[in-house]
Amino acid sequence: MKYDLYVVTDEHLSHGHSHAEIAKLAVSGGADVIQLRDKEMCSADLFSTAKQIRKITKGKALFIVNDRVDIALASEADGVHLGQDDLPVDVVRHLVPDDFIIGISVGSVSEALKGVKDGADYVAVSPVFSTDSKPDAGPGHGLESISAIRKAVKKEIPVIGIGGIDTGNAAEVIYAGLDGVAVISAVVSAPDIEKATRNLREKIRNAKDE
Ligand code: TZP
Ligand code: MG
Repeated sequence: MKYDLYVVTDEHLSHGHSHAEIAKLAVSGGADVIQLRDKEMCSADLFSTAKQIRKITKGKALFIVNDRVDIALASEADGVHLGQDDLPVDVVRHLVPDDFIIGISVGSVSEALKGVKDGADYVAVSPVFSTDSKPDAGPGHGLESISAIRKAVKKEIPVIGIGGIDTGNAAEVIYAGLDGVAVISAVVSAPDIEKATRNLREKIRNAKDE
């Protein structure tokens, strides 16, 4: 499975687009993964949004739900994304089918190795650079740290970066060894989400081909 460009939805950072609209435009622009992320929606609305995004992404992109394994399973998403403050990876691994994807956010080699040992299928290093999109994300880890995490984790596990990544620095993240980039604002806050997705995907592809 490909994690080159992973787009995380955010209605507040978009110019009036719903999660489903963001997903549709990002899929048209060639996003490989769509993550539904909303910390405020009630479960009923999140479920109904997840079902819409499941339809939009089916056969075109992976669909991951942030935080909520219940919503991910109920909407037949491909997986769930967990942070260090969410349900533990090993607990979720026992709740879901074997082919259900679990992603884990990490900020160090030890968190990455633990996540993978506990059953994570991909690792997101967070944040790579500082970002205003997640106020509690903390300072960026920088390119050296992300390289160290990539080197420590076995090759079969994709390692992606998130936080402050855009068309101006995405290539550096790939040169540092990561398998893909995850973004909110670079795509979601762009005036043309589809075009921004396509441009970013092109940067990532070109960096991988070099
Ligand atoms: N997790 C770590 S940083 C971040 C999340 C959800 C926000 C990424 O947003 P942006 O706009 O791509 O920096
Ligand atoms: Mg979380």
